[in-house]
Amino acid sequence: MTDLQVSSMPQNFPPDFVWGVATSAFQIEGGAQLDGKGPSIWDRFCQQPHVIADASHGLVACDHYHRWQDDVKMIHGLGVDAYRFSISWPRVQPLGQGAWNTQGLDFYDRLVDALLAHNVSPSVTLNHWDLPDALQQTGGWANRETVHHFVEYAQGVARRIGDRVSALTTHNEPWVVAHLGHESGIFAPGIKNRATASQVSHHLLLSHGLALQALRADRQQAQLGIVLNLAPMHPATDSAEDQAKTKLEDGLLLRWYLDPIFNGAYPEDVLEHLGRDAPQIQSGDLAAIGQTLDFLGVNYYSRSVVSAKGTWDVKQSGLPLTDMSWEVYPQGLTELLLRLKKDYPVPPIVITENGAAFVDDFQNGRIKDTQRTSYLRQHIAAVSSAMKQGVPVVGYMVWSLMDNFEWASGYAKRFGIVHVDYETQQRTLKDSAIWYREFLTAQKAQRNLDRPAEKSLAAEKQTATGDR
Ligand code: GCO
Repeated sequence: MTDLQVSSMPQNFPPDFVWGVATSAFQIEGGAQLDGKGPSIWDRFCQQPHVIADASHGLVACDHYHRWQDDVKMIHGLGVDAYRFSISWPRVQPLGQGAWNTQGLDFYDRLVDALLAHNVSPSVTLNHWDLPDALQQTGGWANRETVHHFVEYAQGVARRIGDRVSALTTHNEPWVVAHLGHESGIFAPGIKNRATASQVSHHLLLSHGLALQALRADRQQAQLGIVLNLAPMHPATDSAEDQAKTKLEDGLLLRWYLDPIFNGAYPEDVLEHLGRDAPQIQSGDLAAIGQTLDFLGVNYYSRSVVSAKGTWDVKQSGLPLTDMSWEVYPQGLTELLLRLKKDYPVPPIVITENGAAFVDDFQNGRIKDTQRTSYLRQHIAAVSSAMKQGVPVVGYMVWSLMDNFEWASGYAKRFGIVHVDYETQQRTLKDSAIWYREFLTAQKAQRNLDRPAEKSLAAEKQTATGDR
């Protein structure tokens, strides 16, 4: 059937390694105006002309808000251990502060229970970009008050579902919110101001740290972490200019987030580069940001090639490109993971997103997305290679469970391992989903081989120590 080759896949994943699929609320839910949900900045952004490639919006998306029960069955059918999804803040707290929307909370409560009933661990992201629009009206993430509203929101959600979820992530990809949302302005809220963007990045990090403190004060049992989008940066040439630019880009994307979280300070070279656009930081902020993480989520898609003059053309490398024009560069994931371990005291790492958009050829009810399957195989092998070299990776999630609203690209780019027909909302497993299912079956067979041995060892130990 598919290009399975499951047997040739790495087998060194430990029995408790967590395999998953990921989505986010705005990209799949729809139900944008239903049951008391307030508008988010993405609802508003989509109303502006020329910002979404296909002029689409999230009003219906994958209609997951109505189809969640079938979607949970589908997730279960893939044989994954975990499902990473996000909570729409304005669905549960329409104004971003104060009153809670019971119907919104009930939706996620039922989703969590249904996942558990199907033996799938819920992994919850609190902020996957859809800030309540009401908070944007008072400055959004640029306003320090939003930090405190986020902490209240995190606590409210955790008090409702935290007893049943395996992981709680504060933010997904703060760089995207800060930079694409407030500097280049190609994402909501569409602001173009570097000083605002750097202030936003600081507030996101601060709210992450304060939320972790608050959740721990509440004795939340879920694993707590943050998700960063990271890529190795390679200079286009050996020239001093390209190398200097590469170091700066590495500072802006990686060290700006990793240094304060793990080393308690923003990188000096980036602060200097930002000059007057550097954020206002109050005393105590950095200590708050540097909370211990239970896990670090890493989203990886490709590397970045940096040229000082901006003359690098991605076609130059001759590597295969995805439909986003991103190079397929699996060795970059191994390189990135090794670097994280070398430079930072990293906690267990979860690859929270990895996947690719390709133009899918739907033929006779079947999608032979061999490029996506091969992308996933190569990247899983890249994770395995990093683990063999000592990087503590504990999970891997495919982005994405199903085709969905790809932000400024609208519905034109398809990242799913499941195809969505947006006219009928029919879901069809692509060959990559079938491959992933087979791969997970093989992993489980391996686990079962591993486990009895473990058990008998444990039993032996018990007998030896008389410990019951
Ligand atoms: C991301 C986003 C996803 C995107 C994906 C592909 O975290 O960047 O979580 O929402 O769809 O990355 O661009």
